[in-house]
Amino acid sequence: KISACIFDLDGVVVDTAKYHYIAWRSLANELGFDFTKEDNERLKGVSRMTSLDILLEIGNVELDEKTKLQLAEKKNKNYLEYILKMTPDEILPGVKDFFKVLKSEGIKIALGSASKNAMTILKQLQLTDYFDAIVDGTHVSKAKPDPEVFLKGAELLGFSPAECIVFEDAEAGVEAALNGKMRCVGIGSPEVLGKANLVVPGFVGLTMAQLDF
Ligand code: G16
Ligand code: MG
Repeated sequence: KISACIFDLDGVVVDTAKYHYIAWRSLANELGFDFTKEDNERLKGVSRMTSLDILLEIGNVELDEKTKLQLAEKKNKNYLEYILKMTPDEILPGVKDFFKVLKSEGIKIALGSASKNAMTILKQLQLTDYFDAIVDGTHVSKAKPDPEVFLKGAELLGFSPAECIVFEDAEAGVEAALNGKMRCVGIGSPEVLGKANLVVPGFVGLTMAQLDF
């Protein structure tokens, strides 16, 4: 039985990875090295400071904590410029219709995102009101694959992990769901998300019957 669906944000509801990429690449270039689209894959689902650590490792750059915090802040300012221009047109195909189906079935909807900008993004997309509970990067201390973000979502809704299904696009996120004893639908490619109970390319055409696993 499904009582709640918990959604990751970046890569599931909206493709913010492209804006993260522009902002991280611009920071890398300033520091004197290149940052490829492939490199950017490693940052998906990972927290802001860990993302910076991975970026610096790629560029072979070592910095003190204070400088790192300043650079993360700088990247985020740049990223926010893109985020604040987003419109509801950028909601990924099928997401809104799927939310409507869940509502009509009485299934609760929660957000489980690593992003500290999640509230701003949901507002830009005019999706805030669809969510019965929101857990984001400002509420958790342990990053995915730790299940904290999803367990908090389930708890806020008042359901056990076994009553929830998580939707994730990142391997660390799929692992987080499974670590929390939740079922998981991977959004993306089976090669990356193979551990999920079901992997689909997106929400278009996804039916409730498919979630019966
Ligand atoms: C997202 C992205 C990550 C990003 C993280 C933190 O997580 O996938 O690439 O580094 O949020 O974002 P911010 O800098 O906005 O706090 P999720 O969990 O929504 O996929
Ligand atoms: Mg994601």
